[in-house]
Amino acid sequence: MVKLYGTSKSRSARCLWALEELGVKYEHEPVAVTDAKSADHLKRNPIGHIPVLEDNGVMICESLAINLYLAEKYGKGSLWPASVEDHGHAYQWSFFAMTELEPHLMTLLRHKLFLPAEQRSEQAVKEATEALKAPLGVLDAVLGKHENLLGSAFTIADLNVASVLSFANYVKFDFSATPKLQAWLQKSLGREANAKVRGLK
Ligand SMILES: N[C@@H](CCC(=O)N[C@@H](CS)C(=O)NCC(=O)O)C(=O)O
Repeated sequence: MVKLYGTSKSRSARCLWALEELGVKYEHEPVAVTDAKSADHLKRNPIGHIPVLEDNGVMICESLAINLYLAEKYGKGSLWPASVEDHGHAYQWSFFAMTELEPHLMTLLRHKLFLPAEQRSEQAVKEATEALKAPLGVLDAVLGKHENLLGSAFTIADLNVASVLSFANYVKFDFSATPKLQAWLQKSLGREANAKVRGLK
């Protein structure tokens, strides 16, 4: 049995997207963000975060690690690239998304949406926007060479990076300086499997 714990209104959406892309039969328990530290959920993930994947008794946490695992196990010939070298690239872009993009995107979300108005900082927004320029430029250059991050095929590398970058849409981030990336992002996020996730709890 494959089961994903975590509401689609959270980082769990990344894993639901991968499951939908892969066509894996799965159960979904939409644990709310506010229940992530409940006794039941702490048994699944002692850090108290969603998402968590359960696959025949094996528990895995960390959204992008879950996706790499799912792609390798269920996505040969689709999301999981064929060569060991491209497995390296899939890890590279996933870690890049987590370390070079997500922290700055979270700063933008906090200071433009989540924090009460009096705690928001224009300076923090400015710094995060500036810090994103280099990594977004790197992605734009790669996507100027081929349609997707590893070549012509859409792989787990694309799904992981696009799902992290989807945070930018909540703050209407201006991608006009990186047009290749902008076009790839909208195309990736527009995939049918991702659209389906938005309708889930
Ligand atoms: N790096 C983790 C972060 C997971 C995370 O922070 N999830 C949030 C929801 S998007 C959460 O569970 N928050 C509950 C809490 O912090 O109590 C991942 O990508 O899976």
